[in-house]
Amino acid sequence: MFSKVLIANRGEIALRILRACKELGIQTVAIYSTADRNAMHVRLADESVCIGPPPAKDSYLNIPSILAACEITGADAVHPGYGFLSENARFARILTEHKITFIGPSSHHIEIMGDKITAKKTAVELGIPVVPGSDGEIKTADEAKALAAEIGYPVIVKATAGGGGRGMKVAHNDLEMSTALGTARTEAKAAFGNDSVYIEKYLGKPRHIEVQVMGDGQGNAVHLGTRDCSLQRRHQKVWEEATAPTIAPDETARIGEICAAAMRKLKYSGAGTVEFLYENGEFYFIEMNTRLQVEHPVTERVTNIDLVYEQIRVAAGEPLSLKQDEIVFMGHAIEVRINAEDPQTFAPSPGKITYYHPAGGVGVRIDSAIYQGYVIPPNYDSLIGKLIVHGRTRAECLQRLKRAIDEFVVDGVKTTLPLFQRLIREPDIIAGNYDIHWLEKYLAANKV
Ligand code: MV4
Repeated sequence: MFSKVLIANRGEIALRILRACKELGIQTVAIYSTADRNAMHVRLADESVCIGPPPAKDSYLNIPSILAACEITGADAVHPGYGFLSENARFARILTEHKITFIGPSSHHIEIMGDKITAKKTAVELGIPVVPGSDGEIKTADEAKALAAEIGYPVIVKATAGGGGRGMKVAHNDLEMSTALGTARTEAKAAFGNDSVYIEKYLGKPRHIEVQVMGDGQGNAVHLGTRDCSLQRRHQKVWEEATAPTIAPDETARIGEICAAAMRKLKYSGAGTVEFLYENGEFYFIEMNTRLQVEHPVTERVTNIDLVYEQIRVAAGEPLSLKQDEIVFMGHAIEVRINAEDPQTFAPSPGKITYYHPAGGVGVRIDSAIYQGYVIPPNYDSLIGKLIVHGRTRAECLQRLKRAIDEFVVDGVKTTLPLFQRLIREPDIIAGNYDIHWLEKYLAANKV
């Protein structure tokens, strides 16, 4: 087992990782930018190293600084959390070259899944169902139109280096196809420095369902069921559930086992998320994330498994402590993301937290790094906390969520809590009747 882990992140996820390390008896090193001098992760770590000025590119994304922090403190492993360097294959490789363990999959697996065409080809080879579309890169408009004639319009043009929705364009006919290809390429080039694109059948009303997997790199892998992350705004998730509502347990087990078997064949190591679009009872692979995700607590809650503990164990070379038949799903969990944002315009709202009263009680978990008097810096993501509630049934979970949101007080900055006060009362939400477009339609129709 490791003796000292450096946590290459900030905020609530840095605390999440710190807690797992402490329970394993591992020393912790926090890194921080000058904007995060007073951050909770710095206070709670055994040691801390300032790694640069506020802009992320100069601090949390600064590989030489982070390597130096490892060297100075003698850390033998790095946990990247999510975002920042968590899916940077070069970072994983450089650490390995310096005999420091990257707590995550191999740089090879990060690379495969980072290229969306290679990811999809790999999924096909592994027996995972994918969205019908091009076998690889689309070079010309004629090629695109010929394929569209086969699979039928509408089709979606996606960036090979993409993810997160950038460089995506829908075409409903040949005329739109030429424009879609052009704009997708231009956006992809600007966002990723790579104008390669591919094509898929466009699904009109899917849900975003993802499968949590965990492997040990030795050919053992399990799945931890599904999450529904359809409630999003501009590709930012706001509300997540486990397991995905209205999908029957045998269906969950079937898609889960397909993913787990694929991870065994890949000899995948660490936590991963296989993302699907789900429409008319069918799952279609779109992407795989090779990191711990923001919404992992809902899976932890329904399975009673500590995913970060498992990540650290397998990174240290230990076999998976989990057996598939020991993983059982208990009740229902919902996470809402508390962002320091205006609940109507979603404009960031950094500043001082003048009063803080977190919710509590049975079935409530809060992952947050804020405290009364803390000043939220303007330099980073606006997520300031996650409220995770559990119930024996989804109905009980919703009741508990309503109660917890009512209790929760964050003063001094605007937060998304009032948005959840409204959502929890919506019949479609209560019924679990929503797809990936529901929230944006709701917001457009309910401008205050
Ligand atoms: C799609 C799609 C419809 N059909 N692919 C958006 C982000 C990227 N991860 C994949 N995305 C989509 N891919 C096909 N073939 C619709 C989306 C999409 C979406 C997906 C998940 C969650 C929210 C979304 C919002 C808009 C579009």
